[in-house]
Amino acid sequence: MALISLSRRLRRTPFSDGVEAAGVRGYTVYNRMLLPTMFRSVEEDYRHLKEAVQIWDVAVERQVELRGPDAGRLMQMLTPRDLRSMLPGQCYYVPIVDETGGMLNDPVAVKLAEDRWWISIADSDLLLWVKGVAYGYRLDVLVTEPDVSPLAIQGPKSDELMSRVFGDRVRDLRFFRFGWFEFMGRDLVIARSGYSKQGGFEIYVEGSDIGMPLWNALIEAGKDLDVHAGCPNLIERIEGGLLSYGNDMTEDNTPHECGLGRFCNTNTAIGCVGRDALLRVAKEGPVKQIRPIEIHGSAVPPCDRLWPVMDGDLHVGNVSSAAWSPDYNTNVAIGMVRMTHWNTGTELDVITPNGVQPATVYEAFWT
Ligand code: THG
Repeated sequence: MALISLSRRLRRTPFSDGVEAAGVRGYTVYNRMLLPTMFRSVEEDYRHLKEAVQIWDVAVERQVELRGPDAGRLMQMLTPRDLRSMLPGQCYYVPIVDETGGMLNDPVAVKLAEDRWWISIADSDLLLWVKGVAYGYRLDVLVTEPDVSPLAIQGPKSDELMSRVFGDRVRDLRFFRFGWFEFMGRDLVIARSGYSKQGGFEIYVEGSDIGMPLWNALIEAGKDLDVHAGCPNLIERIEGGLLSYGNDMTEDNTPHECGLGRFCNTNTAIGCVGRDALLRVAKEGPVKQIRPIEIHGSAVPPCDRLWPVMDGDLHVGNVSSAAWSPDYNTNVAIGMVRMTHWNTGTELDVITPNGVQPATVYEAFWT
């Protein structure tokens, strides 16, 4: 195994010292920043995530800040989700599309105030698109990447850990809502959200200088809770059907193909630059869509290229993410499947690096 060479282009995070001290064993690159992928092993991390509580350096979830009188108008131009009823204090999972209806990102939008939003982005250079739209339409809005780095607390004991550091009031947060909580004299946004199905919070750490003090305070407060550094877990996120931009979908896919039609209100999302294109595809419906796929047989290696999904000699889809699941005792996977073959129970083959492995298509994910 080769190493990733570090340089200034590959950004560290405010928590990198803590991640290294915790014995990180693997990284990926995400938004030109380091994202841990493994601490003890992916399977040990998975078990621990489901039983205890973990602290995740997800600073790679960079924020695109919109500030000014046109911030709300610009936000609605970016997404086919209708934002008119969204209130400050809410977070929305929002597909971001270009003028063809192609997915540019699948971030969490955080509405701080009528004239101030954060877009908590997945792995693509969304800042450039947003600045381009704002400039092209001469909008009265500032578009920046602020010094804000999310730290996620995930797992069944996250309420207990968080209440020890921020007080019992964090327990009252509802899913995808946020509140303001004090740490070292700073007011921080904390939301009940995160890239796992085990429950938890995301702390939007504003000011890199308090990154390590907060990390250390959480580790210290959670000693008896078996707290450990963790990271988005490949197995757990596939079981839960959490999509990974750049892996499970790209700019070549519409939100409907990604199964994100439930986050689109294309009829009423007036101003969305992809609205006309999406109105056309939404009427017809997609001809392929993301599905959970069980891959039978031996454990598969990491999916670092598309694996063809076959009906005999017919190529009917591709697997984009896959992992061996200890809890389901099978390989869990995410793939895009043609409509002729996407019904629950359809039996197909996947060409994995192991060879041809039988597979079953499902409609609902494992959790
Ligand atoms: N949190 C924050 N920013 C992020 C992510 C995150 N940016 C990058 C990446 N993750 C963006 N992608 C996702 C994908 C899924 C979810 C959030 C961001 C998610 N989905 C839930 C689900 O599908 O069950 C809930 C969606 C809903 O019901 O609204 O949470 O994780 N800050």
